[in-house]
Amino acid sequence: MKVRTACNRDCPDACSMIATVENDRVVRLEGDPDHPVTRGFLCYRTNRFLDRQYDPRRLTRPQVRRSRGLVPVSWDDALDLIAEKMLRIKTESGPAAIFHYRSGGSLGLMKHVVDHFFERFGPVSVKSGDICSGAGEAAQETDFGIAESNDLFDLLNSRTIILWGKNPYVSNVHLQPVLKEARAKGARLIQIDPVRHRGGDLCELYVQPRPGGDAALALGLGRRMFELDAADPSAAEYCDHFDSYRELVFSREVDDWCAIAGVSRADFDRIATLYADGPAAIQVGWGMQRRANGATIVRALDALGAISGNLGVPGGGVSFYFGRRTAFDTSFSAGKSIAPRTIPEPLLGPGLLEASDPAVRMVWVTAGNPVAMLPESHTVARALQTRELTVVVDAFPTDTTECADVVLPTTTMLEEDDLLGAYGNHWLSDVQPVVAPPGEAMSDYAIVCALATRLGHDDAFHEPPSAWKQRMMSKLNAKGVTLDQLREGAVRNPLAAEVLFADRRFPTPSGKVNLLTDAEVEPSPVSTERPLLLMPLAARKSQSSQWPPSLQEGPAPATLHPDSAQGFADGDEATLESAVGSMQVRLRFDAAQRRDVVLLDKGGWLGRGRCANALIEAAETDAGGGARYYETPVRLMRSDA
Ligand SMILES: Nc1nc2c(c(=O)[nH]1)N[C@H]1C(S)=C(S)[C@@H](COP(=O)(O)OP(=O)(O)OC[C@H]3O[C@@H](n4cnc5c(=O)[nH]c(N)nc54)[C@H](O)[C@@H]3O)O[C@H]1N2
Ligand SMILES: Nc1nc2c(c(=O)[nH]1)N[C@H]1C(S)=C(S)[C@@H](COP(=O)(O)OP(=O)(O)OC[C@H]3O[C@@H](n4cnc5c(=O)[nH]c(N)nc54)[C@H](O)[C@@H]3O)O[C@H]1N2
Ligand code: SF4
Ligand SMILES: [Mo]
Repeated sequence: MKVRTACNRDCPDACSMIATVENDRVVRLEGDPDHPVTRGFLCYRTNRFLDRQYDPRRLTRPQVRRSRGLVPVSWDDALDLIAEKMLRIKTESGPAAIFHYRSGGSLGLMKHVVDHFFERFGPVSVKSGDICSGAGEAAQETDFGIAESNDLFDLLNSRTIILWGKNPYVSNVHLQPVLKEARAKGARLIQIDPVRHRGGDLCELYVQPRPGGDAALALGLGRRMFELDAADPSAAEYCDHFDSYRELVFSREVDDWCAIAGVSRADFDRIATLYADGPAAIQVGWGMQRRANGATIVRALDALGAISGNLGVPGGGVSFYFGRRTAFDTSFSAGKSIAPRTIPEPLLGPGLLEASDPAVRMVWVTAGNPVAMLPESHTVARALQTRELTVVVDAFPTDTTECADVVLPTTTMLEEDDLLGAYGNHWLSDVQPVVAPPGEAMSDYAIVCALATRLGHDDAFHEPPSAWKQRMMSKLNAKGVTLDQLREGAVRNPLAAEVLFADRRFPTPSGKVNLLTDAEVEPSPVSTERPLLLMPLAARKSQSSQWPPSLQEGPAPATLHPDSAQGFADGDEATLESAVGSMQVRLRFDAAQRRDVVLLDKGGWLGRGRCANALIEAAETDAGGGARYYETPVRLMRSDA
């Protein structure tokens, strides 16, 4: 039997998949050949998803921590314990003493119903901001009124495409065929990234600025657009603060902007010439905004796109994020607007420890591994370990389940009933349960339903998932799209424009683009004491921390330029040390990298000494509550020093 479903992993692509089932077991997982973005192939990590699906480490029974560690218990015992505690904490301290943390384990829309459960019970405390895309979204909402993108295939109308801080080879693989097609149609591709990545040979120009030098680069290019007569003469009509922006970009010479950005004048001129010859699209990556001035950087890119006349035209745009939820009605969940308290996500560890009046007594983790994935891993671990009750729902043991009092076993994406939108294209999918879950594992939704009965508010939490899915389809139904249609194959979001802002009207208060008027342009700092910036980036072989254990053996590989590791040889073990922590690594030399960075894989396990986030301080970006993942200064030391 073949079943069509979709991949709910935290990835821009949201692939449509065909699962082959024999004797209640999935024996093959393939990309849907009929899906315009998936095109019949899956990525490295999901091609191996069946290893994960049938991994003997799968959690199949609830567990409760006793003096001898986590021990299996019945669902009744686990849920009775949790319900009793939740009611007691609510009565004694109020619901603000309970914190619900949800992350990106699944992008399925049904996870909003879990949020809704905690809102009905509380509302409880939740996170603010977003470590993933918060800074960039805040930037685009400030400048354009929304964070949205032109249609993915509108890139085929571009003459120039800039991949700015974006590495599709690893993190957005279904963009690659579109880029190849655009190139075949004559588009010129430029990649701007401090890190030299595989896949860059698709581009005719690869520029490696200083990490965080992008704001200076974009402002310099803004100036150059005026000098080359490539600024849109009518831009002042649809942009606020046009004169102030012009003053800002002319406040330095082009050579000064280049020096701050760490870009040669020759490379700068080549980018300027190609960008001036539009329509030109900027594909804004997620990595670049994960630094102190991350929102400012994206605002500088937005302004460049606006004044050069590249907004509202086919082949143009400054595309960061696709509104993956806009087609679905999730208005039943009010989110952080009604929360009694919020803690910024990048500050979760210290935030949980410091919260008072009331203190946070209980944490519930849905679809996340915050110990491995949030900054200051040890602080996050300590915060979870010291609550009265930490509940973690996951399908696998993680660094976070290690800190839990109760671990609840849940379903994988092949066992879920859900709806899905993408943040890298405009297609919408239905997620089908392909096989039954193993052992006693239950979906997040089924778990909160079982808990709702015990908490005495089960009215909304007894329906099958299909009822919620139907409810979330209301906006689509109004456009003539039914759930049955979604089941038959992906549907393009009928609410999303092919070309955004085609009328040059922007959903900002003034209806115009809000150009930035001043900017913190200094790149991320290194010092003589700690001369390297730690950049723990997405890895091709894993979804965040979801590594196979066999790839978590020994010291984590750390890639750097040989000149940056004087006295060491390729393959040596060494210690990386930041202001807040240190870790053992195995050096890998790569002369194509800048001399001021050291590259690690993101998602390494704390329990195996491979977690870069143990070296990263909890701090926020300039807007949007993002995390500063790629700008921790570190030094390299002998392991025996
Ligand atoms: N294989 C795999 N794919 C993934 C993930 C994964 O873990 N593994 N993670 C998923 C997730 S959670 C997300 S959010 C998405 C997006 O995940 P990301 O990997 O965050 O997305 P990118 O847009 O490629 O952004 C990363 C790029 O930004 C670059 N960069 C970092 N700092 C700077 C800078 O200062 N300037 C410039 N110009 N570039 C910079 C990095 O070198 C890198 O190439 O991908 C998803 N895809
Ligand atoms: N150093 C560094 N740190 C980073 C980043 C970086 O680039 N560098 N990237 C950041 C980014 S962009 C992101 S988005 C975050 C990602 O952070 P997380 O979302 O915490 O990442 P994962 O490691 O994928 O953890 C998700 C967990 O959810 C579980 N899971 C999967 N499906 C379900 C489900 O349906 N229900 C439940 N309950 N659990 C499920 C998985 O088994 C997994 O353990 O990491 C951030 N951390
Ligand atoms: S992780 Fe991304 S690229 Fe891989 S199958 Fe899932 S949606 Fe597609
Ligand atoms: Mo992310």
